[in-house]
Amino acid sequence: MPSKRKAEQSVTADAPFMIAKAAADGVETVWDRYDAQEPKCGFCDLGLSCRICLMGPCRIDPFGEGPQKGVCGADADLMVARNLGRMVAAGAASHSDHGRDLAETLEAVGKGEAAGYAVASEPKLLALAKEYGIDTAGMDTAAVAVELAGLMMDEYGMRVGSLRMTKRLGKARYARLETLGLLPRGIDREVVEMMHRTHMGVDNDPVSILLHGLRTSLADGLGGSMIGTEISDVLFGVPTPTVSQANLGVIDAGAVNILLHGHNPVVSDTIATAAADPEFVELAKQKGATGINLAGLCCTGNELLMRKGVPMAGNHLMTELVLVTGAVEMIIVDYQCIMPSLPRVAKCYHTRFVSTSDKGHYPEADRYEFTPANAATLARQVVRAAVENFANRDPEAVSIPGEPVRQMSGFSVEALLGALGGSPKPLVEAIVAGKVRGAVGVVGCNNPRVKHDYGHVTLTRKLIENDILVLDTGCVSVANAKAGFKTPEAAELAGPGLREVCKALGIPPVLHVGSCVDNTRIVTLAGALADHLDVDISQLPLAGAAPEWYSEKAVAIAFYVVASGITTFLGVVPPILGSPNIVKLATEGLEDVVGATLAVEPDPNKCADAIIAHINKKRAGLGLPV
Ligand code: SF4
Ligand code: MSK
Repeated sequence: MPSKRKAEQSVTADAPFMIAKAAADGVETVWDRYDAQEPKCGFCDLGLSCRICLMGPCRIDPFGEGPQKGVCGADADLMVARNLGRMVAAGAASHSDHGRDLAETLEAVGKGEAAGYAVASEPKLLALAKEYGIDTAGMDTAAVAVELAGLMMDEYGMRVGSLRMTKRLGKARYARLETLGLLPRGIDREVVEMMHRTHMGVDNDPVSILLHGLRTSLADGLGGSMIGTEISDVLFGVPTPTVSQANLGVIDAGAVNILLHGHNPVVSDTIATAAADPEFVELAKQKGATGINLAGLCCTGNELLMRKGVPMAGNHLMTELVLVTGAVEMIIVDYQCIMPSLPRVAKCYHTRFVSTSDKGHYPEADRYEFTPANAATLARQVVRAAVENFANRDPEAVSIPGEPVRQMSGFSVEALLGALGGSPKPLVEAIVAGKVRGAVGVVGCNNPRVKHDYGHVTLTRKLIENDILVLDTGCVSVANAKAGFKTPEAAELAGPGLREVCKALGIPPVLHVGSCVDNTRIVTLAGALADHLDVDISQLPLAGAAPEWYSEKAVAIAFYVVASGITTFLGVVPPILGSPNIVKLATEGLEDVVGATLAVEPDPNKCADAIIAHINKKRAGLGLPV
């Protein structure tokens, strides 16, 4: 059944057009299924349902009339804390398993067992080797790669000590985490411990579970995710500012269109290399196409955009709609945020759906299982198959709305510092002078609970208007690009101080720093700023925001950003309202522990006001003009 809620589902220009076409073509979308799920279970929404064991499932009545305890005796606080802890563990595991795949690829490169890959940035490899204490004297690149990959993989299961990159949070934050006993050990240990603690009858103290949630998330932010970001830079290059485009208009009606979706660049980068081969471009022309056009979705797309300028077709809620254009020959996926519906949508057109990961299987997909050893060969097979599928396209089914919007991307920490002349000093001076009042990482997903991209665009616009620099990652970055915030000319949309700084540096007021794992770039930058000023991160005029999050990974990110000392505003209410004690702890009590809290504000205008007030408070604390 097509959705009842039509054009009001998105603030973008392209989505309503395709939602209407999906309805006309009889294609079910995420909004149709969302409507079919209503009304949602109130117990689950409040965090007051538990199915951890088979004495249950159990529910607690929020109105105090029905049961107030699960069969085991768990009350509302414990039920909510256990559920939240497990969300953090799942999110941290997902990012970190992504990072592990990159570490294994780096090791294979060093051993000469990964023909399609090479070290793209030797300076970054050497910098990381130094950070990991490797004496590289007399070692060649391959040997350094093997040793670094080995040390990183060892960190996953480390028994004692803490993750090396925790030091990036700066001296004060490191000391605070040490005092709190929150320095993260290896990701495998912290995630397993969270699953253990939240088994029935282990950790029955909600506060203790939440504190371990912070530590688990830090193992992601300073371990799994950070390893993912750093090795991606080593293997595929440190991003530098690059110009590209965004929205469904990047689909080229005349070309063979290949979409890349998921999170890990390890497969998509090899596809990009194969698609550039003149042999396949020529084959595409023989088939009647103008060439081969790559476009990205979600975070694999962000990875390719940051390093290669591949245009972005859309974010999370656009992934079905892009296939509805009828002009996609193939969608190639790795893992995470890939809706199980996509192979079925692909089948409504001529589109081939290709899965590539040993971890991500789809019963209805064409399967090419990529490994570091076979990736180069398989990438060529896959691209050839996409080109050959062009002949199956039905021109009558093709409809591509609008023109693409220009965007600038590629702001790695190195690129940002480069734009600032090699030191955070100019940014610090701009903050001290009040030209830039502060900076906010606006990150995360789409969620059909929220009008598509409304939260992202509304919040970002208001922040830059108020001289607050925005760094974005993940699905927000596509929304902001489509809204036109990502060109140097967008400086005109900013307040006078930020406008002046952006014009002087030739940068947009919204800087794209990458994919979901690349939130670690924001944390790394925050730590460098804190050390530069000899303060703790929690004293800086910074905030995080996730206006439309849906994923367990977003919970892990929010937790590690807060544990790093940055207050984070959520636009979608997490399932904690069933426990006023947990709400109070998360939104107030954490301030005394880590100097930052979670905050929840679904209205992006009110959220912007709250962030501005928060930043003013931090500025006042540093003695800066408000
Ligand atoms: Fe019920 Fe307790 Fe089992 Fe959860 S752990 S399902 S609350 S008995
Ligand atoms: S892809 S985790 S929907 S940001 Fe990273 Fe987008 Fe969220 Fe997935």
